[in-house]
Amino acid sequence: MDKRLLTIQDISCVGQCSLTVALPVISACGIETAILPSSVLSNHTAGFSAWTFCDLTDEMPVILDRWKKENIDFDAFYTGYVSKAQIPHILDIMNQTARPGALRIVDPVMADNGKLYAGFDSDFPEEMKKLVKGADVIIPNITEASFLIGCEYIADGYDKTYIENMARELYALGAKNVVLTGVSFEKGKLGFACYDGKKIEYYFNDRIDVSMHGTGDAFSSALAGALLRGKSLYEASAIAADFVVESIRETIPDKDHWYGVKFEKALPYLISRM
Ligand code: PXL
Repeated sequence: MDKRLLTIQDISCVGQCSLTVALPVISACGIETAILPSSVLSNHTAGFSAWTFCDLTDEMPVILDRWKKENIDFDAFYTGYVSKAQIPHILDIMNQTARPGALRIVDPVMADNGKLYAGFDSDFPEEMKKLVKGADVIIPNITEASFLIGCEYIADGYDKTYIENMARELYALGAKNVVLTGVSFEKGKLGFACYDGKKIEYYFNDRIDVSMHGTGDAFSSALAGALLRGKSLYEASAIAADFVVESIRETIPDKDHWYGVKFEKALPYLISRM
């Protein structure tokens, strides 16, 4: 039977992140994608001077109630940018609409470059641990990982012990698999570490020396799509990493395009990897 995924994250109307990435990317992977918008913003919060914000927390239990009456259920959940108050509702939704064996993919979106995003309090990571516990896959960057386990954030110059302890401690929070993104042991290489509680595997691409918004969402969305298409977690993560590289390459020529990546142009590449 074809699989149906529910993704829960914000709609940033402009900015190539969250749902405006997840919906096209996972759909391009050939997976039916249902959405639950956690909020609607005029634009994302990273680099624009301001934004509007419409919170949709109150809709969550109302929509769940309706879905239950329609017997709507899902093979997978993929969560992204959500608020603290939404986490108990999201757990309810997962618990009450999961098909047997449904996958829980949690991107603990909250921080990057050592700092929490605008609008996230210092107690958010503690609440996010409730989603991490019981997740099949979590996809933190190193900043998010350090907030979740309460360790020092090291921007670069760390060693394998730092990353492997981080992966083990994240696993100990109750996630069955950890995909740690933004890992780099040498200047010219950037990739991820994948840990299943037994072994750590790494994957690296040549580093493109630019920093672009929305790459985390493109990565997690492609990973979710590829995983649901039956790829192993390592292979799905490698496809996702290569897709991000392609998206960045497509963006570089347009020097004015500062707010996101042109993932749309890399969709044919992603489809070719399915
Ligand atoms: O890409 C993560 C993200 C999602 N949604 C909103 C954001 C960000 C990152 O800043 O601001 C609204």
